[in-house]
Amino acid sequence: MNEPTGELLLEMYVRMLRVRLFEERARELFANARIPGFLHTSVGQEAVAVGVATALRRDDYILSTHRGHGHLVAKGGALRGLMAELYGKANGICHGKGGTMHIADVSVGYLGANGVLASGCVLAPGVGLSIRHRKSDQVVVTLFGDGAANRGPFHEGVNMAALWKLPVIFVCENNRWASTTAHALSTAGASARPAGGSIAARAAGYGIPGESVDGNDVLAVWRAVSRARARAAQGPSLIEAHTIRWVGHFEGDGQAYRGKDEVAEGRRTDPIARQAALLAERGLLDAAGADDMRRRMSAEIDDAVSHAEASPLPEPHEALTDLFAEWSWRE
Ligand SMILES: Cc1ncc(C[n+]2csc(CCOP(=O)(O)OP(=O)(O)O)c2C)c(N)n1
Repeated sequence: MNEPTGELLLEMYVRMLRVRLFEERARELFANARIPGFLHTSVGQEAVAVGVATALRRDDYILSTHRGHGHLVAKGGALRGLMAELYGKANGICHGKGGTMHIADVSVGYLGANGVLASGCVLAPGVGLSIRHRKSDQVVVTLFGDGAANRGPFHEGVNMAALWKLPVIFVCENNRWASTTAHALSTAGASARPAGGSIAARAAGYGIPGESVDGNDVLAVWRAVSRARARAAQGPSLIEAHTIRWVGHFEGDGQAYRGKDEVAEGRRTDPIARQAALLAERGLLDAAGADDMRRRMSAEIDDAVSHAEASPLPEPHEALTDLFAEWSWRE
């Protein structure tokens, strides 16, 4: 496997920063009641989304979760369409009907966020089978949390993908918590870091490769997904990426269930600062360059917010459009 070029290392930094700034802005807008409903963000977990997305081709697929904005931005989703969707506006990618938890953007291979935990694990073998039938060399990555890994669909999906040797990469974002339930108190199996059963070790039970990586290191995630992608024609892989969410499970979560030390640990291992240090060490980015990049990205996000603010709400008579796909069976 080739190591990433300087250009790709820089691209990883740019995408992580875009995810971080987008989500920080979304949190602010939610607090100011501009975004309705419910909001889960992935602040602190950007290296997983970006390590995965940069190891994939644009036409590869991602199945996402309730914490999915980062996955979509990392895969190249347009900020305007995403922001307008969070606002529930008619110009959103799903015309305001998907919202934060059911957004999809097929144009970049993002087959959908999903509010039902681990559902991507059982959708992925179906996508893998479609790839096989079309004789394509695409792959599908399904992302899910450590909590989702303790649901039945995880085992069903891994079993079927392994049995039929489908081009699926299962990526568990282990952020130590399933809402307010600690991974360490809810997960059986050999202990891994941090305390709690290893999800990666479960791969052995299905006879597929399993790997545990530092999910705050974008390069480590990129390498693991690149390896899994390279062998996807032979069957699935399972990757467990250990990371830390810096914010509440949802916006407004008081987080009484955990100490401040964990967030401090997350900030110490900030994947973006880490990548900036690597780029600086290689002479690929200096402080002025980083400032300039941040300014340009903030402007991109300002533009997405203005677009969302100016967009109309869907009309009542549109309530039943776009709900069902045209479907026909062809041999
Ligand atoms: C089938 C199902 N059960 C329960 C829930 C409620 N719920 C939403 S998020 C969540 C915790 C998910 O934890 P994890 O899978 O580790 O992902 P994270 O939130 O940490 O990203 C729960 C229990 C749900 N959405 N779906």
